[in-house]
Amino acid sequence: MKFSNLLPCSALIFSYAARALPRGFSDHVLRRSNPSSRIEGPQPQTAGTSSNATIQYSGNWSGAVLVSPPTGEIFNSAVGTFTVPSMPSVNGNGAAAAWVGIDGDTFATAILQAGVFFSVTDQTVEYGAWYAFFSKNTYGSDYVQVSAGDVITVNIDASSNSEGIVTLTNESAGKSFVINLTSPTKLSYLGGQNAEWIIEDYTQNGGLVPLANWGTVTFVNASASTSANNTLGLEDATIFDIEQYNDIMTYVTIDSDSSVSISYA
Ligand SMILES: *[C@@H]1O[C@H](CO)[C@@H](O)[C@H](O)[C@H]1NC(C)=O
Ligand SMILES: *[C@@H]1O[C@H](CO)[C@@H](O)[C@H](O)[C@H]1NC(C)=O
Ligand SMILES: *[C@@H]1O[C@H](CO)[C@@H](O)[C@H](O)[C@H]1NC(C)=O
Ligand SMILES: *[C@@H]1O[C@H](CO)[C@@H](O)[C@H](O)[C@H]1NC(C)=O
Ligand SMILES: *[C@@H]1O[C@H](CO)[C@@H](O)[C@H](O)[C@H]1NC(C)=O
Ligand SMILES: CC(=O)N[C@H]1CO[C@H](CO)[C@@H](O)[C@@H]1O
Repeated sequence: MKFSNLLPCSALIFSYAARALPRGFSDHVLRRSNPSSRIEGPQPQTAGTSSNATIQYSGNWSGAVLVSPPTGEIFNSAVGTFTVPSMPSVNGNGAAAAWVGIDGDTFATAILQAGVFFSVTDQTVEYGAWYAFFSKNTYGSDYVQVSAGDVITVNIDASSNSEGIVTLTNESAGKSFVINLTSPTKLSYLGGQNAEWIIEDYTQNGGLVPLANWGTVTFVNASASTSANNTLGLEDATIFDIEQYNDIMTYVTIDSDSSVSISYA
């Protein structure tokens, strides 16, 4: 699918890149997006953390996850703002993606998500915005161009279990890219059971990309809304840290009810 076929006119405020996503990214970032290895329950806090958040360890996800909505409600939107990190080109190859989404954790059959990936290959740094309504491999394979230092707000709105509106706003320019997405199959209808703010070690060509050192990315103004019009912050979110080969690769702190910082450790 060509990116240009997907774009509403409002998208022209972003500059387009006709480049394809890094090979394998579009096919796999979602499918392999579910966190694995769950070690649940309150964990001893490292000095410096202020909350008593539950921590889970995942091979792929770091950040904050609201793992269930209030009883009788579903999540129908999630929002967060972050600054695209400046990636040093000289520290070797690596990549990661920062995104906001609904579902994909305990509700594993679907996910509506959007964000920015950053990758370093042979000292070439690439950034790209992307969005997806997951099941199988079906979603756009092109992206909007972004640069280090851009302040990007991601809005994920599920207007129904099969329809979503993704809005990526360049706060520096005050301009938005909006796209309506529909569930690719009935098997990928949303459940509205999870909302999350994540940096992911995504899968490419069948394996996890080497994790890039992005420094620290902080999602601010982060919240999720429910079918009963409740707005939930991150206070009760579960922290996810990436753990690979017994190494904990990230350091995540819930800084306030609307902010989570995710550091490469
Ligand atoms: C964390 O838990 C301890 C012990 O229950 C409590 O004293 C403290 O106030 C809690 N901290 C926060 C930030 O909730
Ligand atoms: C965001 O806005 C800033 C300021 O106008 C601009 O320099 C940058 O290129 C924009 N980024 C995108 C992705 O449009
Ligand atoms: C996107 O969805 C919204 C809400 O359902 C609707 O108002 C709007 O017309 C749709 N836009 C397009 C381009 O289909
Ligand atoms: C967060 O929200 C506040 C209040 O709406 C706004 O003033 C501020 O600019 C936002 N921060 C960012 C980084 O967008
Ligand atoms: C939520 O807010 C919208 C828009 O204000 C309104 O149309 C809807 O009825 C509200 N839903 C509930 C459950 O209060
Ligand atoms: C290293 C690691 O844990 N990778 C996992 C990423 O997530 C997928 C899907 O849950 C798993 O299959 C991988 O093992």
